[in-house]
Amino acid sequence: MICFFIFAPQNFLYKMNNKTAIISGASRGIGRAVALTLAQNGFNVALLARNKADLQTLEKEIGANAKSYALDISNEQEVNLAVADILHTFGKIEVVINNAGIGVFKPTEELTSEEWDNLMNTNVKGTFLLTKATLPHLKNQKSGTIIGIASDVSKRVFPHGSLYCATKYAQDAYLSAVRKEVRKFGVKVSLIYPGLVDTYFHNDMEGSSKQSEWLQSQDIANAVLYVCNAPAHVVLDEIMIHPLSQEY
Ligand code: NJP
Repeated sequence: MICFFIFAPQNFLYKMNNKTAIISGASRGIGRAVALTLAQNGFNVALLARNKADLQTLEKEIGANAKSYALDISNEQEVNLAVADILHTFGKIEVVINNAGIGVFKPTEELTSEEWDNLMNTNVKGTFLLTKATLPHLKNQKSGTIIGIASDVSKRVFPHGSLYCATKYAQDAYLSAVRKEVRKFGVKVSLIYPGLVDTYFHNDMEGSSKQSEWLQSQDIANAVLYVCNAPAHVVLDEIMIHPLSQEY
């Protein structure tokens, strides 16, 4: 038996866990916390982001049940290749977490068309591409959960947030419509709307005193785990989460 484990192919070790989650934007912040939490709770985790070094550090930290993919979430070919490899490696996908996202905050006349394209491509097109690539598999197996890490500004707007809010409204509308499309195939779609979270997303560094009363990435990871643990007949459509200190 011991010899069997020594000579077993690596993907046998992956398949010791029977649930697999794909997490976009896993290199830091919320995505990283989600990946660690799901791995600690028996998931294989496929880690997607652009920063290869950060992904490899996380992959090492998690161990044999993680595999990382350095890619741009707005690149269709890269996303499709990664999803094909994830299916080949893990055999199955249960949870797809659309978390990769960026923000730019300034008066609209100062926004550039490059910033417009970059935010739309990452926050909206990236969600579409990963959902489109994984959905045939989830529909075929008649189970699975797609989660969107949206924002409280998917539901409200603020000055200098025109572009970011537009992307988060679009991501929310897209996944909410997909929810209605796929429920008859046994596939769930859940949206999580965080308020302020202490991550690299903001200008101040993670852990800065200004952000000490904000949500922690772990708070969002706990919500993701709660969604993943819902009984088969329950879909958690929407979860809005704020720090007690935030006025909104
Ligand atoms: O931000 P951050 P969060 N292709 O900057 C990745 C939403 N949210 O964790 O590519 C692939 O620490 C990037 O990796 P890398 C927010 O809208 C947040 O706070 O290596 N990946 C990194 O892993 C976003 O949707 C707050 O640079 C790309 C990750 O995305 C989600 O939460 C409030 C990529 C970003 O990590 C996670 O953000 C709220 C690309 N093209 C909603 N571009 C908040 N923090 O307060 C970026 O309401 N990434």
